[in-house]
Amino acid sequence: MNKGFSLLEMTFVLLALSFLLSGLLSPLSARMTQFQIRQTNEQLQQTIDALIGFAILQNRLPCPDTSGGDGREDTANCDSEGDLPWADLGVNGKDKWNQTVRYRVQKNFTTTITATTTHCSTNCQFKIQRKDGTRLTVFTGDSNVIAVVFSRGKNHEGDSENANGDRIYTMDDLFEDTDKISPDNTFDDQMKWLSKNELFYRMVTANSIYP
Ligand SMILES: [Ca+2]
Ligand SMILES: [Ca+2]
Ligand SMILES: [Ca+2]
Repeated sequence: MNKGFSLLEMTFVLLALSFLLSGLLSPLSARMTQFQIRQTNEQLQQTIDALIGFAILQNRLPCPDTSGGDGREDTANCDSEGDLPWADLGVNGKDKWNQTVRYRVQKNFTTTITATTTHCSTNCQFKIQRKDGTRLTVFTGDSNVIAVVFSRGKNHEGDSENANGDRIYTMDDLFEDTDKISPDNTFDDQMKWLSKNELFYRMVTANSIYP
């Protein structure tokens, strides 16, 4: 009597094993992505805190790093989107997918901030919306957003309005833990922004500016 496996039996065993492994690995991968999303969310909040600390100490916000990753601000390109000046802020400049965190700031806030500092005159406010187009800030007039930081997520690319370098950005906090791990999801960016009023509150509390 042949006690070995036949080719057919071996095929069934291998198929069963592959189904079992894919069933185990798929939730594991999704959990890992959720972990990376939460870690990046915390990192972005810490980055906002570091920006506020920088402003309290130096009475201004830093310009982006546009020179290719040294982490130092580049004042010549202050009005452009760039990488986070992580070295000046003393924070991690890479997200959990090892890609640079992006940063943009209202140029008027990169020189000495006073209680009367405002945005540039017209068509220069940052506007933020969800990917379905729902507006999270006003689109006409002063949005009071003076800085944005964002991760380009697992796909390493700026998605939706985060891809073209203009002043409109997309944030989708509704989908942080669910849609972002879906295999067919095409939007996986994560963003935090800094409001002028939040910054002023923190600077006044720290006696850095006086109303
Ligand atoms: Ca630089
Ligand atoms: Ca992305
Ligand atoms: Ca845009």
